[in-house]
Amino acid sequence: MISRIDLRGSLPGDLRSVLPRAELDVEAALEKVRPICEDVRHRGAAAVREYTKRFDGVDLETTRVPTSAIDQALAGLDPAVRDALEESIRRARLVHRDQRRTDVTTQVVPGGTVTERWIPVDRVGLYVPGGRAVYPSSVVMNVVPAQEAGVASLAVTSPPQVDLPAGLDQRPHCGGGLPHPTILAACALLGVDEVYAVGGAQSIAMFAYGTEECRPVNLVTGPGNIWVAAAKRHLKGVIGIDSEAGPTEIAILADATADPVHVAADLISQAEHDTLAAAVLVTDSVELAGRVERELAEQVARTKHVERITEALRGRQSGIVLVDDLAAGLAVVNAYAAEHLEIQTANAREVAARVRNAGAIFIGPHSPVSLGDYLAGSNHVLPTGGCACHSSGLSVQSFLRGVHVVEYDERALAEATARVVALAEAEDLPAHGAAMKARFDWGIPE
Ligand code: HSO
Ligand code: ZN
Repeated sequence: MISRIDLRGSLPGDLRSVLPRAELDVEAALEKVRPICEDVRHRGAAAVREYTKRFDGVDLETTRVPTSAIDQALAGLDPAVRDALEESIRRARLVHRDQRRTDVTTQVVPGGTVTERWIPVDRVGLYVPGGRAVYPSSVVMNVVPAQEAGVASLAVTSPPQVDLPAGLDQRPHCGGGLPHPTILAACALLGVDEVYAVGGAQSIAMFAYGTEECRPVNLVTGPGNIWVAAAKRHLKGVIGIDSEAGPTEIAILADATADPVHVAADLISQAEHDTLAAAVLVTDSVELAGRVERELAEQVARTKHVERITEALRGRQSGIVLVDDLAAGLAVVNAYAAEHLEIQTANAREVAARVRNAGAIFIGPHSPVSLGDYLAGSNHVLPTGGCACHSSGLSVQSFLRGVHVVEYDERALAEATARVVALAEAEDLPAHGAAMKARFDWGIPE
């Protein structure tokens, strides 16, 4: 079911090379994605509609979803799902509101200040997957930080479903399907009424270049498939992007005190996302490893998505890593830099404090990743593929730019002039120095 990697004895110097990890060939997808982006750039909405017909099998009259369809989706939303989404939004707002930054002014010298001013991005486009993965929870995780950052204009795009879900009328203005109704309902709950029925690379190009039906955006966030990742990579620069989200990962650092039933259930929960999802257990207890293996076999058989989960657990990206002790376990999880890391050990909080690399950390027996995926208040858009060693998950900060505002008075400028001139000459850029001296052609005051 799941392979074992035995690192007892001594840890190799290059730990990363022996740890399991999925590889995603975004570069190969780029070749197909480039001409699509160029076509959308030149032909606008007509090209977007053509690709939607070709790839999604839907003939759109307009790419924009009418607000009546969004209202209708909310009216048809299951009350239990509505309650859960509302609570998810409420908790996420609490956490993300506390991330807001205040402008800071530093007095560098008397009369000379630098203020760091935090300005939200003007317009953001959010991609919500709509194929095998339909994640209204991801709408919450992307929209809430953008709104809390103060982003004024927010558009959502999600591919149209070929079959109209039961309970929804054929939409009046479009020839084909709509995005999934729960995604539309989540948009309604968040107050987002600009929604497009477009997916894939063509949607990222639509956001980047704009069309007759959609104004261009400054920043695109949200996870997607390999085509979306490739389009984000190609258009980065024209637009800002969050990150190229890869397949979901869970790592669990556990000792003999961990409950194998919980450990197995949590590994399975993330393996459920994708055949390429990674589930990694790092433990110093051979006994726990054996019990988790037996639990996995039993629990997987009872899950709905048995085949997908089995493939994910069997894949080379998943495994049980055996180590001598917790110190070695920490070295392993720090090298791995998982998207999600659970600590299921004695004194879990102290162990967690020694973690340096992880997208999000879940402490103790009552903080499973599933809670974080939906309702903890934390964000579930997190760095994958080891990127947690240099990047953070989505937050209010992702939607802000820090702008330095410089203000010196005459005396403070005069005092700086000689040093600026010296550095400008050292770089052979004398006009830089001249721009300083031009202010003092009557002489620099004492
Ligand atoms: N675990 C996923 C997020 C998610 N789970 C959405 C369920 N729905 C990536 O962090
Ligand atoms: Zn998940």
